[in-house]
Amino acid sequence: DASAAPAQVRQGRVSPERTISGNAVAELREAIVAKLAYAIGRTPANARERDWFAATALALRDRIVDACMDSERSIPNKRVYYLSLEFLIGRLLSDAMNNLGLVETTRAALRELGVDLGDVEAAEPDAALGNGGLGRLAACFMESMASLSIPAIGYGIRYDHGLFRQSLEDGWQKEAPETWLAEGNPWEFVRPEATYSVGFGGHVTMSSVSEGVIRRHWHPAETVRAVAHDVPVVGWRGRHVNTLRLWKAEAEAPVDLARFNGGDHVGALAGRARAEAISRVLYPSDSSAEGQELRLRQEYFFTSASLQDLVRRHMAERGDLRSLADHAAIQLNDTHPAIAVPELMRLLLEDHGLNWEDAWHITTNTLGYTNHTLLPEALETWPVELMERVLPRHMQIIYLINWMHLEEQGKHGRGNAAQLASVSLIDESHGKRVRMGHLAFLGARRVNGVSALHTDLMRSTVFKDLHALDTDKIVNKTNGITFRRWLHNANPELTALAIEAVGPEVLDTPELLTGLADVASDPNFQSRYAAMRRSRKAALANVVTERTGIAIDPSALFDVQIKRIHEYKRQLLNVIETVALYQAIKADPKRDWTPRVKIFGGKAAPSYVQAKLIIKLACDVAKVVNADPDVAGRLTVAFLPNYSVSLAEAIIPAADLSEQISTAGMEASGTGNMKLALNGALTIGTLDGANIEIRDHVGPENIFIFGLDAAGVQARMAEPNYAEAAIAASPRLKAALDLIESGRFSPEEPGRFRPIVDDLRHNDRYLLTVDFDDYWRAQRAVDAAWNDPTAWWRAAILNTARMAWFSSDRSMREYAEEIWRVRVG
Ligand code: B1N
Repeated sequence: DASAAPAQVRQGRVSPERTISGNAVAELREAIVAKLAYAIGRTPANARERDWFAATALALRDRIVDACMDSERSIPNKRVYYLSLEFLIGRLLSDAMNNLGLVETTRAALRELGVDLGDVEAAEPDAALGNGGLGRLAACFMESMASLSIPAIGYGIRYDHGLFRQSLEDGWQKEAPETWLAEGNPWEFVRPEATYSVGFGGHVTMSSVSEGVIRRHWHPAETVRAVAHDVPVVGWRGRHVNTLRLWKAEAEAPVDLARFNGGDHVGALAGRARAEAISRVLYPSDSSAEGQELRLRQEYFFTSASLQDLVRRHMAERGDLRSLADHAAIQLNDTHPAIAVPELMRLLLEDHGLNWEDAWHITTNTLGYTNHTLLPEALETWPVELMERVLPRHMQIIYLINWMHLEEQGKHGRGNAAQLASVSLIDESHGKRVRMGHLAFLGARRVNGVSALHTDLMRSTVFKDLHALDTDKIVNKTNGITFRRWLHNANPELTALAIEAVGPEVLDTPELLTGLADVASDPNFQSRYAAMRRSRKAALANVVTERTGIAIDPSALFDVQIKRIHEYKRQLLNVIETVALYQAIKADPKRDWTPRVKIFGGKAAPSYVQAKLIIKLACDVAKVVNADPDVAGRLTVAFLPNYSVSLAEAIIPAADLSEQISTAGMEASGTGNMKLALNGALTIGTLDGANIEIRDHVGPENIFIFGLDAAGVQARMAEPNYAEAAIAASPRLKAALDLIESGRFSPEEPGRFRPIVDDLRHNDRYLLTVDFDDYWRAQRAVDAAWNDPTAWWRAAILNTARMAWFSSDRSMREYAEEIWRVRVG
């Protein structure tokens, strides 16, 4: 399997576990053999790696279930419900073993069976139920909540096909369906008893209950069944287990028998296909809105099932919905579940007979909303006409919420047309559309951004007028990452070094990492830190060669840009700097250039033409550069196909330099920036998103900052012809663009990259031309720094030490205290 794990990276991992007992090993070994026989139907002699993986997962799942029963024995005072259309969890085996403290026990048990743990781990498919940062954040938060014993349920969709598999055919991205469920999922429990009906379409009727009280009833034209599939999420040291509940869409009837018997054998299955389409495929778009009806159906499907489920649980436990806000905190991960606002209102009004005022009070004290982007193309709006057709009752409720909201404005003297238009739930500027961000804002008690800068920009731009109505509502919650996965599991060697330096308590208390600062200048520690990096780079070099055929030198500086391909993230800036460096080396081949390997990884949305052309350019530049003897040993370029969570786990510990070069003001936070800095890569980056807070923590002398800040970007964009001026002022940039335009990298199709160069010359929405010279300067400062190893390794160690604050445990404690008002632990 091409998408499977780099086995050679997993092999040879070490674990901080001190002692393992022979008894525990024998017990687990027997459990695995029993699963292999009785759950999978194989003998050790005919088992494949995939079978060993399933048997091991099932044996470990039994241990998790024991802890699970403990977690479920008592009713918690308050639960967190995290609603997200995406959970990018990746593999679970390593997480589960590590958190149960069973890595070495499992390794020994398998070894006694003649099986290598690294190979077994590599046989697990990634659960890629997300696109990028937003989905991975949800997965990190689930792990941290379990580790902090915050009672929580994550709700999402059990997509049959997660994010597509990317291959590069002569440098062009090709997509193939991802099939993680092809051989089943040993981690999940199907819960047919937790099935709900979700309606679509139809009409609304009115009835008069008593004098003056009118009730409305929705009669959907179609209903789809949502069936719960639970994945246990075990926290650190197995102390607490939470659930990730993923909904699968099923038809009410598997086949239309009347039609079948009438001879229409295909038509008899059409209804079923339409229902099941809802949980079939993850939309592959990151940071852009998908306006299709199926997307709206996905959003409403999982939101409705989740709310019905939590309302039923609350009624069973407390018997009265009026106390919902005291015992449930519902977090909306971006606007994808924003339909929760009218759906919760509908459940309270129609199913439970509450009046409007009480229902609104409960709703707005239960919901929280996290915004993840301010990019205009990513802000969700739905045409009123579509909403009226698919969700007629919800559209009525939205109109009523909006009417009351706008009335309120008048009362406070904010009634002028421009003010009303800016805070209205309906955008009337290009057809009537429902603004889902505004809806979530009004329905939530707290609204949060994901980095300090992003939260400031929320207050001053997109939500400016709504913010003015309630200045306490918007709060900042800077993102974090789980150190269990991104340090302990991905980089056991660095973890072992940290344990030696600051003690094993660092595994429980990430803040203790700061103690590493004391040994940052110690030559012995530095050389062991450098040896750790060297071994990760050697392992990655093998992966790169195996997957691309490109040989890379582990002693060169590994310069890494791994993330979704998007113009605002400016992979193109990095590629153009590569071209300029290529020209500079060729012009002066005798200079002692710092040897560099540029590694790219990331997927483009299948319909994003410009992003796919940028991938092609990176690959074409790589082809020319890697074949040129003049630059051999100084510059190598590789684009690794099919970037994924498991590939990230192999790349991140091997990175020397982390590229975080988005146009300031456009990357809400970033989380890859945190993973790389935690593992000791130095960042070259703009003052954007969480980069600013990373600089504040690691210190300005341990990071390479360049370019305009967010205010500078705003100002420059207002100037006419800024791109033309920037190119005219930079001979180096001009030469690089000319070379690309000349067809040097695409001799078989000289005009191939014209659209890219033309766009930069005449448009350049992302100010790449403006930031180029300062980026070049910063890159040469990186070269100089690499040539002073003592200073470099000191800075790298200080990065690891001072990234402690970016643990998602810290993020979750902040949400728990200030948004959810739920006790931790
Ligand atoms: O969310 C991450 C941030 O670290 C990133 O900066 C941000 O870009 C990312 C529509 C999105 N924002 N918006 C999305 C994803 C899927 C989709 O269909 C938008 N992703 C982000 C975590 O906060």
